[in-house]
Amino acid sequence: MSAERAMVLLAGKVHPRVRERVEAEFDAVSIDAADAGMMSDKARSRIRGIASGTVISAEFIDSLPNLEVIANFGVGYDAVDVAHAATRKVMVTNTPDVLSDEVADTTVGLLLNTLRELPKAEAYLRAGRWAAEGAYPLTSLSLRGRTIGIFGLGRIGLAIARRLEAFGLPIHYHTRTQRSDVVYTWHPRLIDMASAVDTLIVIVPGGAATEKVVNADILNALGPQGVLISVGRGSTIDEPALIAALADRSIAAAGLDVFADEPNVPQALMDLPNVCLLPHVASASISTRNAMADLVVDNLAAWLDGRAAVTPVPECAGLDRKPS
Ligand code: A2R
Repeated sequence: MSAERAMVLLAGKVHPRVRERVEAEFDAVSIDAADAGMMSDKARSRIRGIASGTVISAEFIDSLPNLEVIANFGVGYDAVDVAHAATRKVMVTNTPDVLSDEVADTTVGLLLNTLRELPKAEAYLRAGRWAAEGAYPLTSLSLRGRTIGIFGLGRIGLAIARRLEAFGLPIHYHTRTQRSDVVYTWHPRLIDMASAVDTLIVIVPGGAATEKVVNADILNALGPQGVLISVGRGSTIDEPALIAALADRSIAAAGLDVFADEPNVPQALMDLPNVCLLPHVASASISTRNAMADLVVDNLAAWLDGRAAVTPVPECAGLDRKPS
């Protein structure tokens, strides 16, 4: 008789490839939200891994006595209570690197769309206005002559910097620790970088340390030619302050792929003419999402098989395995 397969919980919205592979390689159970009340005691006690696309709270972790690993879909894992998982010797993994180039490509596209109004120009053509009214108005903003400030120069931030360097633009960055492998101008304080640049690209993780740090002061420092591009987490931006700054032209424009309360986007933001809005699609190509899905399942398989996790989050690197 073959050994009992590990049981893995598919929690929340799960990518189809994650579902397909988990169902093929493990015993799978699905719930819509990570709510212990949705499962029997027996099911909860069998679960050793979670493929996660939702909030995983400390309480939920505690409701699964034999949980060993939470594999988060995405590089950002602010939805998982990692500190609590680590104290319970539960490994948490994410999906870094495989999405960096895709997100960086999309960021450059969003920046150009915001400055040069390309989505609006296309809508103008499609509405027959080119033929009826003549050329689309010249854009007041351009990428030419801009100075880029990247808030967060990690894997994705660096991929964005490399691209914009090739566009011939000076690059500044703000992180807590200066990098020794780049020549870009480092600012230990975000406010000082915002004063020194006119284009602020936000690509830091979410969570308490970055909550609403892009506030009215930062936007004022960016100035009336300023453009904000947000591709990390919506929680990093003080959205009401951004709406006010766009409305009174304290800054010129913004391009946003992430929002505070997704998928709900404030009507006040949608009503503004100087924003370019995307529905959190930075990594959303079939190939990149498949690579992320494979990494989720590879992490589950490795840890549940007694091997090292492929991509543990930093808080869980070197984590001792739960005694069996
Ligand atoms: O601060 P450092 O030296 O740890 O640099 C990291 C920076 N960072 C921060 N900078 C300033 N203040 C903070 N409180 C802060 N927290 C983090 O963000 C580093 O340069 C960057 C994060 O880089 P990685 O960990 O390599 O993340 P990756 O793959 O670039 O993805 C960034 C985020 C994800 O967490 C998702 O939220 C989103 O992009 O997709």
